[in-house]
Amino acid sequence: MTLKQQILQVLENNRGLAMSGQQLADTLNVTRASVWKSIKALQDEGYKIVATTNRGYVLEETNDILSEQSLRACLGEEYRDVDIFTFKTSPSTNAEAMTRLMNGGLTHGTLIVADEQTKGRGRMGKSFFSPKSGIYMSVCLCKSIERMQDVMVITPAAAVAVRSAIAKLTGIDAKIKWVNDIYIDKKKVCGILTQADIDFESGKAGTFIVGIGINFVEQDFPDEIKQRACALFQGQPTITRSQLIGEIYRNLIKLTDDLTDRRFMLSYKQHSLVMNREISYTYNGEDKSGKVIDIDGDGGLVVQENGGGIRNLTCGEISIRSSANEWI
Ligand code: BT5
Repeated sequence: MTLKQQILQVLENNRGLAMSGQQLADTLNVTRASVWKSIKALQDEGYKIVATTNRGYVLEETNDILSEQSLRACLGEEYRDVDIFTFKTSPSTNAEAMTRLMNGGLTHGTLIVADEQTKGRGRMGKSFFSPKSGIYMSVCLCKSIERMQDVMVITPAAAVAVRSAIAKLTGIDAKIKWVNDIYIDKKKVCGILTQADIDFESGKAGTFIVGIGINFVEQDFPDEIKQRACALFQGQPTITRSQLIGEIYRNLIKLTDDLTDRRFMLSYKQHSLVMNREISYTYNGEDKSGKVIDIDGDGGLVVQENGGGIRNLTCGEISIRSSANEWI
């Protein structure tokens, strides 16, 4: 780590608190002049570091630049050894993770974060609008999971991880739209894309990349999604992105540690946007509709099909009929 990064780490670990130049110099065993030089360089990069006479340097609470240091401070001691990579811009953090995996350099728990994506991906070749100042993160789970049912609940686990982190840090009661979206009221605030690396010899997956995209602050959404997308904050955010990423990360690693423990599915169901709602969907190329009567322990939707029997949906796209009779 360079001196500048070390100073940033100390300031991030002590956000909002004053650290004197002497204190920093002593801790890092350097001169006060070199501390000042690094602080100046950080300020030039946009860090809100206020220098107060007699007290020292304070990294302001509202400073929201994503960095390895801000993320480490928010992940906490338990995850001090995980690999973290941050980018001002990246085509896609999931693609970045895949490239690292192919090059043999991916370890369990690796966190990849970007401030902006130029080729953000959704499911089935769709794109995810990823302008500056959003949250675009990929968490790499390098673990072999024997049962397909357990693989299928990684995305629901991620949805619960995001929903509870948002609720805990902002008080917003977001809902989960089966299977991979988080909604506030009738608008999408977050999408999740889980990708697996399959070993063709064994047919098994050993690495899962969980990609999470969150509209953090109000954006000028493109026309196609303007009516259906929203951001977590309309005005000044009350938390930093690193805080939210840290909370999501810890939740996700814990929930996916043992996927046979399905207690999180209770939370998934409890905060679901689709339970007991009329939905429409396509099944084997046919348009269908029905009412969701349950979500099973493996994340499948149990639907009472109109004019038919009970249908179990394990994947696909659904639309929900809202109380105002619109489709979400
Ligand atoms: C998703 O797919 O929503 C998964 C999004 C995953 C994004 C993360 S960001 C980090 C990681 N790196 C990546 O490249 N991807 C992951 P899906 O359910 O298929 O939804 C895609 C659809 O959502 C699009 O066709 C649009 O209709 C809509 N959409 C696109 N961008 C959006 C946004 N920013 N907010 C709300 N809706 C959006």
